[in-house]
Amino acid sequence: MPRKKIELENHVESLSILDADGNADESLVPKLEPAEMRKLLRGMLLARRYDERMLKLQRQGRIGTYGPALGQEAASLGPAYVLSKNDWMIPSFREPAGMLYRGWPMDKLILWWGGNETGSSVPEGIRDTPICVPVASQCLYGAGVAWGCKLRGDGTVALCFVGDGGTSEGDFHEAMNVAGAFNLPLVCVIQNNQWAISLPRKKQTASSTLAQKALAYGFNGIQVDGNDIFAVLTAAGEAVDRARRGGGPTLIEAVTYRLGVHTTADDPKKYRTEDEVEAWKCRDPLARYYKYLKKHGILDDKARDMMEEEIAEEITAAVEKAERYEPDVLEPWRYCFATMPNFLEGQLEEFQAYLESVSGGEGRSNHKRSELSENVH
Ligand SMILES: Cc1ncc(C[n+]2csc(CCOP(=O)(O)OP(=O)(O)O)c2C)c(N)n1
Ligand SMILES: [Mg+2]
Repeated sequence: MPRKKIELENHVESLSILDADGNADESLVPKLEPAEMRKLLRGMLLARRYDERMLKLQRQGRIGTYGPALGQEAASLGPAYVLSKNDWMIPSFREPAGMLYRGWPMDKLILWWGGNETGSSVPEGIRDTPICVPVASQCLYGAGVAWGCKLRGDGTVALCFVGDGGTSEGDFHEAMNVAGAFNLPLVCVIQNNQWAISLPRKKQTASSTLAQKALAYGFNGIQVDGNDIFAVLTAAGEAVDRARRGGGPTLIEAVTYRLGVHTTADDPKKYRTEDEVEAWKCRDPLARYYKYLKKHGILDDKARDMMEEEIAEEITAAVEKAERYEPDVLEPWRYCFATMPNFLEGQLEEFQAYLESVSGGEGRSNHKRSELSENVH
């Protein structure tokens, strides 16, 4: 039995098109009309301003918690942008840019962070799953949905997002294995934002890239500058096309940075330096893209100011709408299953009987959610 080398396809590509000063390799810039280029900026700007407002709302006690996606707008918007309406998206909780672009009403996202289950009900016409916190579970849903796409044979694809920390979970590996073995139309985007709460990327894996994990599962992996909207669009566009043509899954590692807190319960000063954050601020995806648009006469300061005004109004209207929402204590039963399983129906009946009993026969509407939540968990 000789000892010999097994030749593997042992490389992953790395892609960067637009640098931090707004200069691009024009031969690689995706062919987009100026209106589309402006739309991309608007999508990122909307997510950025939404993020900032959400942090303020949380600090004012108007929503429970928030996990900002500051700095990750390009990595979220780019993959969502290349999907068609009939494709499927499985977000984590740092995808406001992608979700807003896909048509999720902003007030729904605000309500989700306010603890209202209605935030998890998928609006008519949107083929996405709701905001999803369990780390790496998105990969399992992604593989399952992609399998469904394949069985239906309708040419649709699934896109899921996971964090760098999520790649250490068994869920990620099981999902990637299935995606490869079944040649599923799945695009998995790793938002490598360098941190999983306080654990740095280098402690997640001994691999030099996260993209190379794809090789073990027998499909394509690519590492992109996740703060470069052109690179993200290009890699995601190629991956979606390949999946649609039956070419199987792709793993995209979007190298980016979480500029803000992990969530509003976190203080990142305890585990990372200001210098590190400042260095990444210079690579801001929005700033560099705006520089590019300005240099090419696609957008100027005046047009951007108008965009800012419109966005501010849109966000204010969404906050007002969310705050007018009358919470419904039966919401947790409503949105999980198309047909409610028996065990849940039993729980619902029990809960309704409880509501009747505490309302003294006057109906549950006399009781506020806060009163009930002390007793019901
Ligand atoms: C299965 C599971 N374990 C733990 C948590 C708590 N948790 C929430 S986010 C997070 C870190 C995730 O890091 P990463 O995957 O890099 O995503 P990021 O938060 O950086 O976007 C952890 C441990 C969780 N939500 N789900
Ligand atoms: Mg992370």
